[in-house]
Amino acid sequence: MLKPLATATRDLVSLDGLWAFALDTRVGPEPWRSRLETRLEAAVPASYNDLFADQEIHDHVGLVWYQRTVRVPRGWYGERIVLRFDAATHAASVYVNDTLVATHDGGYTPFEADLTEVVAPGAEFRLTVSVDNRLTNVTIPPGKLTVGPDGKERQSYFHDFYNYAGLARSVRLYSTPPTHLTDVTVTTDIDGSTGLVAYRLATSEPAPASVRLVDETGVVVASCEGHAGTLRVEDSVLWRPGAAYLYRLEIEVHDGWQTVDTYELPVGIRTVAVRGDQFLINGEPFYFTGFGKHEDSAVRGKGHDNAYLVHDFRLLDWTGANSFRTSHYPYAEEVLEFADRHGIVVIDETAAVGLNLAVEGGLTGAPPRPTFSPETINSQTQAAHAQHLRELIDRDKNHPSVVMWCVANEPSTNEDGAREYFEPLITLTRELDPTRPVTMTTVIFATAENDRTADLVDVISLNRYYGWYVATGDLAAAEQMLEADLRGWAAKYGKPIMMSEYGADTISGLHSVTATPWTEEFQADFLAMNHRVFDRIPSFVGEHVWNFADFGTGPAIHRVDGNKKGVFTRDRKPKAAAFALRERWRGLRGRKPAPEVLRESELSASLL
Ligand code: GCB
Repeated sequence: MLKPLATATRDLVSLDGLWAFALDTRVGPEPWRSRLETRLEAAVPASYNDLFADQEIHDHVGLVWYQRTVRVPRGWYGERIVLRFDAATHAASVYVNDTLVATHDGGYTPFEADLTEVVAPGAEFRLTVSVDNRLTNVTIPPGKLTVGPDGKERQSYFHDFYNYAGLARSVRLYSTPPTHLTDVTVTTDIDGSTGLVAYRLATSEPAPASVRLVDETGVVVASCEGHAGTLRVEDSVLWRPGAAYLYRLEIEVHDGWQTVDTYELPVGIRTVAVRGDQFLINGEPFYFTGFGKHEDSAVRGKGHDNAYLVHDFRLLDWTGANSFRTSHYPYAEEVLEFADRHGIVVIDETAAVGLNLAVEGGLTGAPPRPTFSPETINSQTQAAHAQHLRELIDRDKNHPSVVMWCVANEPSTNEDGAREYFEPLITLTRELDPTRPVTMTTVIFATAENDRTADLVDVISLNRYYGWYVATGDLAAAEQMLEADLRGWAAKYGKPIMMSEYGADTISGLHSVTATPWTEEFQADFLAMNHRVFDRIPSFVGEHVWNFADFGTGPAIHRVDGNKKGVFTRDRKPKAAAFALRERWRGLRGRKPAPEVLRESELSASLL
C-alpha cells in the first residue's frame, strides 16, 4: 500500500489533533449517527489508555469511539478522495456520516477507505471510528477474554507489554487523480560497480507510465518507460549501514501527452543475503549491534512521536547500535523512513507475539494447554497471521533499511503443531518477498534438540535470559549454560545465529559492590558475560539487547512500574550498561570481534 504523499498531482490533509472520545459503555447505540455524547477529547496520534487519569478508561475492554468533523478541500473536484489510517489498535470500523466505509483487523498496519462517492469537495462530514482492543485466540497477537466477578470483561494476553490501544498513528485525507498509481515494488542488485534497480508499477487502469532515478545531487542517473523494467546505475553509491545513500524514483502515469499522476519513492541500492553462517549486506559480513525496542513512552503509550523518534535514533547512534528489531509489531512508517535515511538496519517483525501458551502455567498454576489446537491457536489464527504478513510486506517491501522479516516472537516451536502452523507462513513470506532472509525468535523452552521449525528459517534468533530468569544472579553458571545452548544450535544447523534478546531488569540508581540483580552494575556484568560467550561462537552474527528503554507492562508481580530491562529508562536516561555497550559497540562498527580474539577465546572455551 502506497504511503500517502503530496505531489504535483496529489494533495494531503492531516487529521491529527484532538478528537471527541468516549467509551462504548458511556454512549448510546449507534453513536456514529450523531454527535458523540462526551466531553472527553483524545489526542491523535496517541494510545488512549494513559491520557485521562481514569481507571475505567485505562482498564476498558472492548470498543471505544473517536469522532471529529472533516472538511474536504474545495479544490478536490474530479479527484479520488481517500481516508487513510496508519493504524488502529487492534480492530476498527469507520463511518462517514451514517455510512460504514471501512473495517480493519490488525493493530499495526494501515488501511484506507475510498470516500469519493460519499463526500463532496468543500463540504463537511462527520467521521466516527470505533476501535476495539480485544484479543482472542484468533487475533494476532492472541489473548484471552474472561468475565470477572463484577460481570465485566477481563483481558489477558501472553506478552508482557501493556495492551495500549486507540489511534496511535496519523490519520489523513488525501486526493489522487482518477487514473493513478496504486503500487510500486522495487528490488535492487549489484553488478560490479553498477547498481540494478528493478521496478514494477501497478495503476488503477491501463495507462502508460515512466520512471526516472535521481541521485542525491538531483542528477537523473537512469530512466525507463513502462510498468516494469530494470534501471542500470553506473558507479552507483550503495546504501550501507551507517552510511545511507538514497536515490529518488520519480514515477509518472500518463494519459496521451498528459502526466496524470506523479509519485516518488526513496531507493537504496543494496543487497542482503545469508551465505553459510554469515549475514551479508552488499556482499560483506554484517554483525548486528542494537536492541529490541518498543513504541512506548509515558502518557502517549504507543503513540508515534517525532521527538522520541529523533531522540531514540540519536541514542542508538550514541551507543554504537547499527540496528534494531521492531519487537513486537510493525512500527510506524516514519520510523522505517528515518532508518532508511540514517543507515540503521531493521529486522521487521509482525505482531505475532505470544503464540505460546506455556507461559500461561507459571505463577497462575493453570494447567498448560496445548498452544496449537482447534480451541487455541488454530487455522483461523493462522489465516489472520498470514494476512498480517501480507500487510507488513506490502507496506515495508521497499525500505532498504529492512533486511529481514521476523515472522513471530517466541512462539512455542517445541510443541506439536508448530511446524504445521509455521511452514506455510514461512513459505508465504518467501513468496511475498524472495529477496530478504526470514527469521523467528526462539523461546528458551525451544532447544536445538526439540525445536520443530529452525530448519525453515535463514537466521536462528535466540531470546535467552541465562543469569536472569534462569540461574538468577549466578553469572558463572549462566555463562556455561549459555555457551552449551549456543554451541548446540551452531553444531546442529550451521546457520547464522544471533541473540535477539538478552537482558536483566535494572532499577536506575540502584547500586551494589556485590553482584546483585536489579542493580546497574549487575546489568553491565550480565551483558559482559553474554558478550564473552558470543565472541567465542564463530557463527554468531549479532546481538540485540532487551530492551532499548524501560517500557509499560500489564500488571504482574515481577514487574514494578513496567519492564526495567531498558539500557535507558523510560524517559531515556542512560543506565551504567549504556556506557559499557557504547564502549563495545563503537569499537565493533558492524564487524564481528577480530578472529584473533575468537581463536584465543575458543582455546579457553575448549579448556572449560
Ligand atoms: C521475552 C519477550 C519480551 C519480554 C522479555 C522479558 O522473552 O520476548 O517481550 O519483555 O522476555 O523481559 O521478560
